[in-house]
Amino acid sequence: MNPRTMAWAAAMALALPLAIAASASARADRIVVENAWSRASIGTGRPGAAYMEIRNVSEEPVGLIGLETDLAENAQIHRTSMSADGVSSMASAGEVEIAPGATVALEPGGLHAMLMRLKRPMNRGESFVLMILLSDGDEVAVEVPILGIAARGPQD
Ligand SMILES: [Cu+2]
Repeated sequence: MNPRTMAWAAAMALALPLAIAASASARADRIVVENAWSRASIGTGRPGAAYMEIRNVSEEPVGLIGLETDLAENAQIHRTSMSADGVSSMASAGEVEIAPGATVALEPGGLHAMLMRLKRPMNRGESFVLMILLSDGDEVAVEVPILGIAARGPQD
């Protein structure tokens, strides 16, 4: 590393926390997440899932490109679909675009947040933080309450 590069790196190290703080306030404006919920798990042997409504309150399309949480090794947006012969399967949904003003629902039987390889059990009454990654590089933190194992919606 030459001295010039080192000076630049030092300047970036100082600038970075400010940049993160600045984008944190912009983030909050673009999407609004409501009615987040998930179900308790039995241990960590099976994946968990989380559900919520994500509304784009900006004037531009917003792309959801991924998820992160310290609860699971791998979190993805999945889509459940039904084949012609009635077999249900699910796969990564890829980028999910939300039009300005539109709401995308993550709900049982449709799009959902899949939490694979849980690092700890999902205990009723607790909550976890799910980061929603947006296509423009922003991310939004959502606190997801863990409901009972038989919950069917955010009110249960
Ligand atoms: Cu899934």
